[in-house]
Amino acid sequence: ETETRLSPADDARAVLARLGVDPARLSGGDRIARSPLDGAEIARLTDTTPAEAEAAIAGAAEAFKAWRLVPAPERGRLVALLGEELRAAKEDLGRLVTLEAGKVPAEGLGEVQEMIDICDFAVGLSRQLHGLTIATERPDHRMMETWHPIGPVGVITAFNFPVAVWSWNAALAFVCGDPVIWKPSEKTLLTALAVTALFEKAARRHGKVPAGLASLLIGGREIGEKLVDDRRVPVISATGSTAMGRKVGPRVAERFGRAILELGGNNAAILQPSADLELALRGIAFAAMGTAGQRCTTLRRLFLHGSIYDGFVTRLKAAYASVKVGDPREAGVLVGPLIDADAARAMDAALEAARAAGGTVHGGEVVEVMGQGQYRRPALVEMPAQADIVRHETFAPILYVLRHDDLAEAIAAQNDVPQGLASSIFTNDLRDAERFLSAAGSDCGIANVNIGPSGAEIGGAFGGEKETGGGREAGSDAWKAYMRRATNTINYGSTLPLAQGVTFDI
Ligand code: UN1
Repeated sequence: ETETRLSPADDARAVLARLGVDPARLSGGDRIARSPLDGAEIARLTDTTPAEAEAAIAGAAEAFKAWRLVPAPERGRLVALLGEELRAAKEDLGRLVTLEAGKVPAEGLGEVQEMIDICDFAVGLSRQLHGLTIATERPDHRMMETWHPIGPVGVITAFNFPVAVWSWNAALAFVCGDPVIWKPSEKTLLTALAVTALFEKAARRHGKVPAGLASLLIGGREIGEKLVDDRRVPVISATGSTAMGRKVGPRVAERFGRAILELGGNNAAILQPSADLELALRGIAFAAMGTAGQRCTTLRRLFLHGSIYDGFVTRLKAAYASVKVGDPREAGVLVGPLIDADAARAMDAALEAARAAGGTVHGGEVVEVMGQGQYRRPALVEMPAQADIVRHETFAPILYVLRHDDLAEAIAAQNDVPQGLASSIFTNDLRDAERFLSAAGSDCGIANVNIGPSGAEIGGAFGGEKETGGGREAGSDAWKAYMRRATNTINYGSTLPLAQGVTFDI
């Protein structure tokens, strides 16, 4: 309550001090860090110079030579310490996510929890980086595969998950034996400085971390391009818009680097008549309005069965009209600000386009909260058809509602967009659920039943198909993208049988 009365800037400066960010890094530069809560300046940061970026990349290449030789469980110890630092700093770092990205506290803390979870996962993984032993066709031979560290990983992150996305990549990269060079969004540099300070604490406690294992590049496109083009950085993991991925992907491919791309989503839910409608309403509300519609997994399209259409739209309209929009620090608020004025303009323009395409808009109004903060009531838009604007990802809380009469039609429409990240079906009919999950069902990287498309756990592989970029991060076997695979064939006999029965007698 008291803290709500602090200006976001004062609030953020106090949190940054508690998190151990050097105050010298917060003034004197030209890059302005703002809070979306009121648009006011929090700090002025100095960009990384090209010479410093070069030193960071060279330093990572050097650190790699040492770190790849540290036993993986010992590398895991660093990530365990990072997890401890994150647990201890959870309140403050979550608060900073609220102040810099605008998330409500439960979501700010949830993001830090995601970091802690991936650290735990990676620590376990540090003893499980195993390859296969494969039957060979030759006598007295053994064939196996070995996973080796690959080299520095460039991590480009977006404003909407300003800390978690770094950790999904970094926790895996560190246990896999790779240094990490981080280029965060220009909109969320303070959280990046705070995470770097926590990493440095963990590294000091570990005691054997080579200099240059983790570095931070502050700046705009040029510095990102330098990272993307550098052959000393074999893996680039980039999260952001499809437009960004379209530039990054080919540049990395040009030098035969490996890109892990996690780009736009246009996530859908199909609501069938058999569904538990109370549960569906809650799932849809969180997925569509949570994080003010600024998750890449945000629910953007609802395919609502004709037989329940009117009743469910009425319930949704009530939920949209009653959700509390405001200063995310205030109790009861579920929807905070959009990140900036550009995001607000994009939302307003999308609603205009939807109206022009025959849509009926409920909500979406400007809400005056504080200073220059860009607050909007989430919008529910009934659409007669899947118009161009619906097929486009607008990073804002807009849920398009479309009517369908049969499941095949809904699945086809769901898949008929350029993106392929997350999807879900609400149904209590086993056949509907299984059809949705089948080879002829959802074409997304994430397909859920009776939960919304957003809020994935770290244990699964995270990412999607088509314009979403194809990359996978976090759990399952996503770690393999951070290592190189060697196939080893060993002859322990005294003859030299060749594969495929080839003879070559000299
Ligand atoms: C993103 O928005 O970039 O599944 C990622 C979720 C979160 C991650 C979102 N675990 O919504």
